[in-house]
Amino acid sequence: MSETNRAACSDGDEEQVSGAEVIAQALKTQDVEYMFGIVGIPVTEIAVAAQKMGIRYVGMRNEQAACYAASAIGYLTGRPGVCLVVSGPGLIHALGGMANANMNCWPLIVIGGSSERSQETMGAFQEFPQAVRSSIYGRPGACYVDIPADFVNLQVNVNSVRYMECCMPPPVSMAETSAICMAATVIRNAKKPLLIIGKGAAYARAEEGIRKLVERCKLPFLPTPMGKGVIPDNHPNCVAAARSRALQFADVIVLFGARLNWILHFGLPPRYQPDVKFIQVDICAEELGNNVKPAVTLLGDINAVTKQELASQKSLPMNYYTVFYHVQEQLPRDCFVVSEGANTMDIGRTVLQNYLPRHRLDAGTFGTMGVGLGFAIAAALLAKARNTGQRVICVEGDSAFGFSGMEVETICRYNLPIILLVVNNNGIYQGFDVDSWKEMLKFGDATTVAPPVCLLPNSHYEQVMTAFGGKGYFVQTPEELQKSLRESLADTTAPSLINIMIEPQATRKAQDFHWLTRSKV
Ligand SMILES: Cc1ncc(C[n+]2csc(CCOP(=O)(O)OP(=O)(O)O)c2C)c(N)n1
Ligand SMILES: [Mg+2]
Repeated sequence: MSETNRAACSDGDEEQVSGAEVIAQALKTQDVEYMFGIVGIPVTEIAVAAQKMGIRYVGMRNEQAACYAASAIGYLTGRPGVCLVVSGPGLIHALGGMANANMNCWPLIVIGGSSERSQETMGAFQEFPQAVRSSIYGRPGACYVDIPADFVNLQVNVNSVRYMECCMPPPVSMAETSAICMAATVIRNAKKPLLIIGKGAAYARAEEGIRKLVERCKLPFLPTPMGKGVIPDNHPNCVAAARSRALQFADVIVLFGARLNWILHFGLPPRYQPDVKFIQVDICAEELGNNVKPAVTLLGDINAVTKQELASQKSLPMNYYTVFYHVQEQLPRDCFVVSEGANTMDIGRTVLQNYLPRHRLDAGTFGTMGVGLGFAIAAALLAKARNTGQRVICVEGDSAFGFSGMEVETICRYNLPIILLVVNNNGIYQGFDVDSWKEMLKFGDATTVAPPVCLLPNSHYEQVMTAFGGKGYFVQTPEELQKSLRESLADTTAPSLINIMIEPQATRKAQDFHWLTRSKV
């Protein structure tokens, strides 16, 4: 027994509290409501203590998805969600979620167990309040707290524990007045101004201010993928339908919490005028001037009529546009749309509308596949807790679904009425139909002859849902799609998965696909 343990045990009759209970209480004090993770030695006690403390513990099937879920809680609530993992492999799996949270600037706390601590590492717990603060102050992101095993089971006198006060919400910082005046002048003199609304604006809950600016100054706006809904997509000033033209001809662009990364083609020609003036509004000083020298920086706290000829196409199998057109027709205005995939996500984004801020969650800045089910679970838990009756529609490519498909069991276990749409083209970007697949196999083993983008054709992903008691549909026609979606929306108590078979070679317009292959990895 270590010196510290002996000291703690000799406290006699005094009320004892375990390290795990101290951690749980500290989290509760910091307003943590949700903990996602997978338990093991030595963190099981932390999860048990957290539940006793009234923190909801959601046991997931992969630390990666758990971490994605926790980070989405952070984005949706402004207080960090917690991901609990075992050391070593658990933490390694969580790394994807931590990197994604950092890239998305979403607050997150990952708590991992480790081996017995030495005296020197006792500082870990004392640093804990700083973890909460650094996850939400400045640019939000992921924090990792390592809890030594003997700390979890150590008994200490309850009166000897001092909890830090609940960390204050982040202070609101304002930009320099002179910079504001300069920005106003640049916008006033602009011939073709454009506002780009990023998820930073969504996280900052800036919808009211930005709407006033758009309407009073009659400014056109363009949302980035998760900036969608800050101002509704059907607002008359939304120029998303002419995204390329808007970017190409603007002479002044105001970035509200949006970064000039690959999603915005790095802010460089030929996508932009060489002399376009950027006004960057961002919470993170390090972001200012990234790729393009901005005209003004403000440090402090947005489809061509959707290819109707394609949407109205009656031939089978269906294509992406037909699918999304029929989905859009039935989507409740207040639903959460979660989406991931390549074509599935990109084309879906142009057709599926958002009307509310923070109601779209997708592969995000990192373009990470596998985040969807975790995000959907987080959104559904919040909708349930808030009693809003809002539905969560999770639009997944068949490959994207595979990254965390087993979370369907989690969805069924917690009985979350999520509607999963798997847009199935038998592959990544594209695949083979059954006959081509069989024909191909005559030429050799799949490992040598199958294109790496191919997945097994006609996979019955809906059976993953029926395996756990939810409803599964295998649909091949617009009528079947409409009917299954209507039934799924009508059932507010159970989850469902609609496996939508589309043309395996169905893709976007040639020009867009060309861009995709050039700019994306
Ligand atoms: C973690 C991770 N691994 C791999 C990739 C590379 N990748 C990008 S999109 C994608 C899947 C696209 O296929 P699918 O989800 O079926 O959508 P589709 O384009 O076929 O509609 C993959 C594997 C990634 N973005 N993230
Ligand atoms: Mg696919």
